[in-house]
Amino acid sequence: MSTRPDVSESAFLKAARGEPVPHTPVWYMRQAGRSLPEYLRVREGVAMLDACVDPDLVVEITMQPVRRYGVDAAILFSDIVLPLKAVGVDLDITPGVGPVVAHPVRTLADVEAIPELTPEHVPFITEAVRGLVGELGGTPLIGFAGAPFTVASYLVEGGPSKEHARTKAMMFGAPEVWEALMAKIARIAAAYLEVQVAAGASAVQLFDSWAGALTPADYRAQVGPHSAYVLERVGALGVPRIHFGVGTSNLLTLMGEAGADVVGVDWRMPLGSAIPLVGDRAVQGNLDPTLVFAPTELMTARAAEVIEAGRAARGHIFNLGHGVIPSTDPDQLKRLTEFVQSYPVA
Ligand code: 1CP
Repeated sequence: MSTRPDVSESAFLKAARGEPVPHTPVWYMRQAGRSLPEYLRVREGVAMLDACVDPDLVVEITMQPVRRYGVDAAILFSDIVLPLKAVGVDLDITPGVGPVVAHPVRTLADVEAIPELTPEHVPFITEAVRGLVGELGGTPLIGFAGAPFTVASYLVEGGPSKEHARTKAMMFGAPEVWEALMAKIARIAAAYLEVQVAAGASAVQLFDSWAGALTPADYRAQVGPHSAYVLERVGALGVPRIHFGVGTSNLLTLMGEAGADVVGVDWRMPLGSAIPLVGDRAVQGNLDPTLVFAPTELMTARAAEVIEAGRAARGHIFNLGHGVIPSTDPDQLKRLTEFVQSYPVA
């Protein structure tokens, strides 16, 4: 008779809680649905958002990197704009571009027209997460949502943006609209994460990918409190919360204080420099995602530096400093995974 492995004893959750680990846990942002040939096969002829609402496909795509790499955690295959689509916002994910919103949000009436999210909007998420928990056994599932600033950027700009100029113009020039929009997105994100945790997700990650566009003062006043609201609601459920952004070396302290148990660090800042900034929290990161294109010995030498630096933290979850680049060779990522998992702890 086999007993089911206990997820709470996984290396990933131990590291998130700051407990001793049998090996450094590793997973990769955007590990699902990017470079794998088996992913491209199952997605043939299926639009991104159609794939996200098909529980069988979500389970299959989420499992693919777990099977291939043996990573220490799975991340739900979905997208940060999915909950908006689910409540009825007219948007699509255009291949090669990203999320495109038909009617960008500009006024208070636009904000008020966005419905609140209830579990009835996302039954396919509940079904997919339940299915995954059964398949994953002792491997934890990470649920996720986009943080208010990053999601607001897509809604206000109408699509991907480099400068986030219209978004910040609203933040600076129309504070009432901004507050209403951020509060609305925060409630949707919290409700969406609650659905994922209720169905069995063992941890959550809040992606504030574009928060690096902000000064610390603006983050503190206009953005952080809304992310803190999301993290506080999820905190009540008792699962670890990871908070990640890109180019956020000047925000790491604030992002930790927003209510994270684990602060994600991008690759630009040495992990050892980030650790003193996040207080008594675990860190996640932060190998440069392009190092998978370097000779294997160089990649693993740099990975070893990251692991060594991570020893100074309350806990360390190995990851890339941002998502897996689509042209990544899966064999190289497999070698990286094996290297990290077999590297001696302390
Ligand atoms: O591991 C995984 O890939 C899980 C699924 C996942 C996640 C965690 C997808 C699938 N998207 C995301 C998060 C996400 N989506 C983020 C935060 C993480 C990050 O910074 O990378 C962001 C900013 C988005 C928005 C988004 N969706 C973009 C970026 C556009 C921009 O502004 O530059 C893109 C290209 C998408 C589409 C998307 N999301 C996911 C996939 C597999 C795809 C490609 C779909 C396709 O074109 O068919």
